[in-house]
Amino acid sequence: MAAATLPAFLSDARARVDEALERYLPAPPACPEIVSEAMRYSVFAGGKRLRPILTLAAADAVSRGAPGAPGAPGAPGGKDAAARAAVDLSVPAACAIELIHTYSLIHDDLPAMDNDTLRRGRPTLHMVFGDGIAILAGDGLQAEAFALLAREPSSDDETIVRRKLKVLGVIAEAAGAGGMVGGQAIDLQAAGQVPGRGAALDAGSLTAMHARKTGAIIRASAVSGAIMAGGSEATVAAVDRFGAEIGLAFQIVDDILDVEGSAEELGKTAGKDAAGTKPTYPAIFGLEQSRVLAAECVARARQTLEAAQLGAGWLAPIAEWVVSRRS
Ligand code: GRG
Repeated sequence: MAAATLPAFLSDARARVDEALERYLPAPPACPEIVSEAMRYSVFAGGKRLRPILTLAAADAVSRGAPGAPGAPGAPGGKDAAARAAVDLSVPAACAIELIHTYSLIHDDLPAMDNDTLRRGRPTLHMVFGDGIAILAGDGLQAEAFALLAREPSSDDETIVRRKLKVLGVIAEAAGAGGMVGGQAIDLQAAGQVPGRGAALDAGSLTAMHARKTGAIIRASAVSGAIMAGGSEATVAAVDRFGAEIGLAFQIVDDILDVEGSAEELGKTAGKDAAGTKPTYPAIFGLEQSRVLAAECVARARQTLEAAQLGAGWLAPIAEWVVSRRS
């Protein structure tokens, strides 16, 4: 994806992901109309596609920049050809992560969890289709994500099959009990929604909770692209550290926007965290210091990229975009 500017890269990546999601999501007669409609209602509701964008950007950067990468100077076919191939290989992982992210939002909005009525600028799925179908659409999206990871990219090539399997494991761990599900469980405890098992969070445990709840999937997004592009262990580890910093910055900014943004800007109910009992970065550190913390994450993320010789791709501008959160 040889885009000239960040907006062009974001727009190309979104188009690529949306076209693939349209192809990958099951439709009748493969599944009942109601499930297909409900899944599509949420998947095509206008999300930013941050996670799949990170996957494609990591694949692009690793194939072009990292030492020994397939697209490193002198490699046959040149950098653009290698980057195109790496991005092609990582599209299924990018889409699978967006399906898992969408499932998590659908379930998070349910009355049993965060009980919200607005998401991505529309009524939440359960408000339109009812709780039962919303639960099933979320379940379906998660299962489809893993079916997709197993199926695509379709290849008998041992190298590709090994990368696919690695990515499948990375995404499963990020989505599971040690990652997003675990973080959501701590969040429910902190919100007093687990009978007899409440938990107070200080600054350290708040960060640890977010590292699981939102950070793990963001890290896995970038790591999946790096793996599919054939990055070395050291390069994948650097992309993982970058993802961890971006994940934390994303969450801090999300907390700031909850205080400062309107429902129209956010596409979801504003002021919900601040009004609730859950701790947030602005509540613990104040708005100014929260902004400083987010900027520090981005600075560390940049340093990590530069040390891994990945500073020239789109990952660094994406990190800036995450904190400015304007598209
Ligand atoms: C239900 C297992 C389970 C987990 C839910 C991610 C999550 C865990 C809940 C979402 C709660 C929430 C709103 C957290 C704040 C950060 C966040 C994930 C915001 C939404 O992500 P964006 O801004 O959304 O990338 P779009 O709509 O642009 O994709």
